[in-house]
Amino acid sequence: MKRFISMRTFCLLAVCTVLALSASADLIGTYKTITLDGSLSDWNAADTLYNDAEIGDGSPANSSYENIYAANDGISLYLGLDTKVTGGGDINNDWTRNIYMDTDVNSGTGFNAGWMSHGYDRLVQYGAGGGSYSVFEFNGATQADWGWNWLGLIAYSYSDDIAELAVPISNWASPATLR
Ligand SMILES: [Ca+2]
Ligand SMILES: [Ca+2]
Ligand SMILES: [Ca+2]
Repeated sequence: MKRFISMRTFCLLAVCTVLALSASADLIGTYKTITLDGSLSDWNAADTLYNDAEIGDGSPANSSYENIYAANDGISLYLGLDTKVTGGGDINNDWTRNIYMDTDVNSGTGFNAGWMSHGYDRLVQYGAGGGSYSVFEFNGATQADWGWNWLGLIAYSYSDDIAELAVPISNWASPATLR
C-alpha cells in the first residue's frame, strides 16, 4: 500500500529548504549523488542538516535521530537518516517518519499544525511497517488541515540504524514556484 498516510508519528522532522534553485544548483548542503546502499560512507560532516543536539528524542529510542544529512544532484534530494541505537533505519518499523519541507520558503502556504514555524508544502513519508515511501503535496483547505495528495514514490535503502532516501526533484514543486 504505497499511499498510506497517517497523522500518527513518533518522529517529526521539519526541514526548511532554501530553494535558490536552478536545475543544477544546490538545494541544501552539498551537490553530489548519493549511493543508496544503507551506508553513510558517502556522507560527510559538511552535509549535516541537523545534529543530535538540534533534534528532540522520541520513544522508543530508535525512533530518534543522531544526525540527518542532506544533499542533492539534478535528479534527487538525498536524505541520510542516522537513528539512535539499533534497527531504526528499517522501513518495516511500524512508525512513520514524516519529513516536512517548506519548498517555497513561504510560511503562509502549506501545512502548519499550529506550533510549526513554517508552512510545509511537501511531505516525505518513510516507514509505516513498510507501507509508505512516498512524497505528498499539501492540499488542505486551511493550513491546519491534514490534507495531502500523493505525488510519487521515493527510492530508499536501509541497514540497521541507517536509512537513505532519494526524493525526486520532479515532485518538488511546479517550476513556477521554484526561484
Ligand atoms: Ca550511501
Ligand atoms: Ca546511529
Ligand atoms: Ca510553504
